[in-house]
Amino acid sequence: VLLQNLQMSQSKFVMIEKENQICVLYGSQTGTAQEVAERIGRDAKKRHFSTKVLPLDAYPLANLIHQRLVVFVCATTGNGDPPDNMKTFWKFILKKSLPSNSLSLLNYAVLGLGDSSYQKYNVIGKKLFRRLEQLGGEPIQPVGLGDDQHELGPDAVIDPWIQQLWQNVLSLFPMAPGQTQLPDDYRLPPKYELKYLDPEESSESPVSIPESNMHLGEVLVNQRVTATNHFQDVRLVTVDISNSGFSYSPGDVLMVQPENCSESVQEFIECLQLDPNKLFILKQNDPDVSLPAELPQPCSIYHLLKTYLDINAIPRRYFFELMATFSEDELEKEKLQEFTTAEGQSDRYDYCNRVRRTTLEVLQDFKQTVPKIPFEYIFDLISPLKPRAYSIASSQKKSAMTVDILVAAVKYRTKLQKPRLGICSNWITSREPHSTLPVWIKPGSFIFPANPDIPVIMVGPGTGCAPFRSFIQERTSQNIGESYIFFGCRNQKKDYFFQEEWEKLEQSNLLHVFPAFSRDQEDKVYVQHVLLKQKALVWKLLDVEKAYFYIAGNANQMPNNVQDAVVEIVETEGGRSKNDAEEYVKYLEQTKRYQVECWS
Ligand code: 2AM
Repeated sequence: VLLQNLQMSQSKFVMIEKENQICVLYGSQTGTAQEVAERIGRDAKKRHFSTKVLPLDAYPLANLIHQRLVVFVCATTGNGDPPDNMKTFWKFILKKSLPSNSLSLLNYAVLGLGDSSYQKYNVIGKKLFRRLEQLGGEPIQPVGLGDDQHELGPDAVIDPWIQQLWQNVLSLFPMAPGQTQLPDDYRLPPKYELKYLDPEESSESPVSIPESNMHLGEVLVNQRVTATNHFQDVRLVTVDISNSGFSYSPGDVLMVQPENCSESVQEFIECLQLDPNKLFILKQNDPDVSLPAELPQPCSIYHLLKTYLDINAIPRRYFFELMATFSEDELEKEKLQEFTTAEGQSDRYDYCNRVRRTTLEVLQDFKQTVPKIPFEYIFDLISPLKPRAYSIASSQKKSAMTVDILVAAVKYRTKLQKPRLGICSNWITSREPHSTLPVWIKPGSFIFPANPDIPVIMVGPGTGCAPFRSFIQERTSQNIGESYIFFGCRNQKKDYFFQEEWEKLEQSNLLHVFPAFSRDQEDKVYVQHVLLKQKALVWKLLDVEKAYFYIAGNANQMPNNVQDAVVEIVETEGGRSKNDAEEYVKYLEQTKRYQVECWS
């Protein structure tokens, strides 16, 4: 009894202590949900809540049963899947074995972010909302459904939803007597405290703490696989993973932590008039925000800009909010403030997003404000560089100690004078043999059949063929299986990356290659056209031999166009109505025999 009493009083104590604590947990693929979550976190601080903002998979799930107040902000990806940084949480929360009253202490709100032009619009937010209620949670308000397609932008739904949230939260958890809400434009203290080191203190060389599972892999090969007169520079990059302990299977992805290019770092240093060699140490300034583990202590300004801050990202709305608080120049301040208002959003979109203007370029536009930025706020203004995922294009069955990836150097023009460059792809393609890449491995979404009796049909135009090269190597190096690849490119002579390799493998009869060259003749020939040409074969493989079917590549129209072709094949070859053919493909999808992985 004593023990029970003690436990009860302890749990009461915990509850009381957590009364004014709020957790904002997010699942974010492109960063939008994270941005919204951080905004809700700042709002919470201005209302004197102790606040944690975390990606769902970084949150210790067992704690959820003690939480009184959690706001979930969850994006839905194109396929209707949860974002990568909430996948573990998602599996857990859907478990049937969870008791139905396990979240009875929880008050929650769910804001979904999605795109209504996709079939599976906002399914993650909607499902999560229902699931939390099933588990005994108490919703604070209806699920919010942010829509990228909304004519006034997603904020048109998000803003009023958040306003409503605070009304409801404060009626459940009012501020303490005497506390008042800080004004919207109140500038919160910086995330971290920054202390410069005196030169005599800085004799020690900085030690960096690498990501726990990160490996500095040597670049063994960096070979252009498109003709020099082709518009696009695509590289086959081979990275050494000996001594890393990594093992991988077809379908897995290589994560690469990029650096900024030296020119932009130099420009940034000039723009902010920084001393690149100056060393600093960071200290926690908020008990709920831990220090970035990736940065060495002490760290040089140069290292910070080269490896950590995403100085070429398009600035977020909050960037302008914060900049406005520093500005003392009337014109610049007015412009910055305008970009933060509801009415100013389409102007901000035109100025930044439409033309892909970088943070560095924006800073160069606000010359009077830049000298007023206290440097420790740089961590609040600019997000960290994010790792990028590349489908692995090799098999460990063939080469145990290396990983291949296929990287297209992203370069395009907008109305701005300078061409836009993809940060990670251009950094990788600039890496000479013997230099290193910080890499680690993650599972991708593809699951390939282990049984070699099952034929596999793979549709991968352009760099979409990368995961399929991995699976082809996996099978052919063991002399097993029957694989069919439909590959698409512009010209046989310019961007048919693996022509020689695959034609050789075809002689073994284990691989069958069906190329589509879109620009070698007047009419476009795409992978879906070649699929339709092979419809009898495709139908036989699907229906009789129970083949698995895969699509990978750049999003846009390709996956839908290919799906239409498959439906047509089922219709004409299988003698089914359109409706039944669609059901057939849906069934393949449900049984994992039809899988799609796309990127933009
Ligand atoms: P295009 O650039 O000539 O239009 C790899 O990018 C290949 O995919 C190219 O040959 C490209 O053709 C082609 N492609 C572009 N859009 C496509 C679509 N909707 N479906 C299939 N292939 C497409």
